[in-house]
Parts: sequence; C-alpha cells; structure tokens
Amino acid sequence: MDPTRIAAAFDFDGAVRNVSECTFGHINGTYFVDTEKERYVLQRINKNVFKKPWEIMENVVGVTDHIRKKLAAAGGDVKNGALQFVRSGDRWYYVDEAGEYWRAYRFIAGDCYQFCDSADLFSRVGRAFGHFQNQLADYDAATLHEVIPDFHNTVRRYEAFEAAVKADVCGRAAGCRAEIEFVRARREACGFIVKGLQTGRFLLRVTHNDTKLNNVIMDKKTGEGLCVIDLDTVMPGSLLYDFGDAIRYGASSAAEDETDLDKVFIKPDLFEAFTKGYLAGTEGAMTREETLALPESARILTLETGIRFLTDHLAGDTYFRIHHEGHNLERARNQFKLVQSVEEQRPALDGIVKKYL
Ligand code: GN1
Ligand code: MG
Repeated sequence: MDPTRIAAAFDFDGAVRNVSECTFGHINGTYFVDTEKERYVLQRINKNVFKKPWEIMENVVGVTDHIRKKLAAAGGDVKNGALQFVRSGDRWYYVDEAGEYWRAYRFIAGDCYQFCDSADLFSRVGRAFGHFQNQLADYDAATLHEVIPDFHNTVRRYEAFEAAVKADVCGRAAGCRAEIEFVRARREACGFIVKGLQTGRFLLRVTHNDTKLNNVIMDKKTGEGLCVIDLDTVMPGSLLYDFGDAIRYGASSAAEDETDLDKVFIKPDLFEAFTKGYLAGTEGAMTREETLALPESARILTLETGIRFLTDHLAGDTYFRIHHEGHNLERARNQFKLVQSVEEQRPALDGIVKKYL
C-alpha cells in the first residue's frame, strides 16, 4: 500500500511534501510525513498483534487527552508533552482498500535514544516514566480496552512457550535445547508478578507496558523527559512491568540483539540511576512491596521477553519483525544472558533498592 496515498486521507496541517519510511520498532509499519508546516508520524497498525485497532485508538486518544489536561493544569508543555493524534474525517484512523488500519500523530522533536551509556540520562528517563505513571494514576482503568489480553502475564507466556516447543512447527526445537532448558529451570519464577497482583501484594495500576528507552522523547534544551510515546499497550497492570522492562532494555550494556554475549550484562550504575529517577517521578506513590520487588521485576520482565523471542523463533517468526534468519533466537539468547546477569548481581541490586526505601 502506498503510504503517500494513505497520507492524503488524514487532516494534516499543510500540504504533504514528503513521505519516508522509519525502520525502528518491531511491530507497526512507520512513516514520516512532512507537510509544508509540520512533521507527522503515519503508522499502519499491525493487525496480527492488535486484533481490534479501533480499540487501541480509543485507548490512546483517551490517555493523551487526560495527560494534556494534567499538563494544562500544571502549566506544562501541552503541545509537546502528549501525543496529538490526527483525524481522518470523523475518525482517529483510516482503513485502506486492503482492510489495513492507519493512524497518524504529530511528530515530537527531541532526542530519542536507542542505547544508554550515561547514568544521568537514564535517571531522567526513569523520572519521565515515573511521572507518566503519576499522570495516569487517576485514569479510569475500567474505560481501557485490554488490547492485548495477558500481555505481561508471564505465566501465560510460559504456557505459550511450552506449546510452541511441543508443536515445533519449524523443526527448530532441537537447535535450541539449552535455551529451552534455561526457561524451564525458571518456570516457578514466572508467577511472581501475576500472583502478586492476584493476592493484592502489588497494586493494579494503569501502566505503559513497553518502557523501552526509545519510547521517551527527551527535551533538547533541558535534557528532561518531554513526552512518553508508543502508548498502544497502555493497560491496567503492575508498575513492576514498567520498571522491569525499562531495566532489561536500558540498563543493558549492549543492544537487544548483540550476539557477542560477553558484551551483554546489566550495568548496576544504570539500575541505580533508573531506580532513583523512577522513585522521584512517582513521588512516593510506590508501596514498600513494589519497591522491594524492583530487582526481581528486572529478572522477570527480561525472562519474559526472552521467552517471547524464543517462542516466536519456534513458531516461525510470525510476531516480531526479524532482519535475518535466527534473529529471534539471537534476541532470546541475549535476554537470557541478561537474566543470568541480574541473578549474579542480585545481592548488590537488592542493596541499591534498600537505600531508597
Ligand atoms: C515490541 O514495537 P516495539 O519495539 O516498541 C513489543 C514489546 C517488546 C519489544 C522488544 C506490542 O516493542 O513488548 O518488549 O518489542 N511490543 C509489542 O523489543 O509486542
Ligand atoms: Mg516502541
């Protein structure tokens, strides 16, 4: 489908001058649309992942409106502090002839990092995600669609993994025995957050659920978080999902698909920086139980992501976009190395968290 033709369906400010592809992200197809006045982002929503794209749009429009009201009340940057979606006629999305769903929003200029090597930067990212948690603390969770049911239900992720091993549709299980055993040895751990939510040990909150470093735009002038983006997975959840996922990606010494595993480990200084920033951003809203569980959340979310990559490898790469054969297995190995790194450094990470209780 020609994105230039799709762009014509949206109510952009100014005439469209140029449309170009953006290659980041594992899920949606993303393009930049430059009009004579503004830059926008145009995305084809992945229907394999998001079965009801109109529900995502209801969620994200509701959440961004809420944040904009908060910003207005606090005298914040209303224009850049929340994504502004663009209508296509009377809807927030456009359906093309092939039945694909498209949506668009104003591009927010700022710094976006794929990789973090500064503790100070990561602390500011932590503050941004913590603050985001605060902005949504009073959002009515009952109005949110669960766009991907059981998204961070690690127990269900484990079950899907076992089913993929059993089905072995591509005959790949024999080639990843060690990885399969790695996951099986940690089966019990998968229930840590899910059970904690069920028993009330951890609070159910509105969370982001995809807190990768590159999902915060940083203000070029102040260096502080300007806008949290990629809101498609905003759903009720545990803030441990957000914390753990942010650590697995941002506190890693290497990229998510680095294959030289000697280069892959969790950096304790980055863990500490993020913890400090996140706690400051949530402004005391975190409970003692949540705070104590932060190191384990990093282990669980990393394990879960590794399980998802491995499951997708076994199932024939139908979910995450890959750039070469075996890419999902490489990603899984990378995540498992990080899990091991958290396990080895556990006493130190627990010690860091206790400093902030
Ligand atoms: C996906 O699209 P992207 O790269 O922001 C995925 C996350 C994974 C991440 C791993 C909806 O996020 O859950 O943690 O890849 N998003 C979805 O890099 O599945
Ligand atoms: Mg993203």
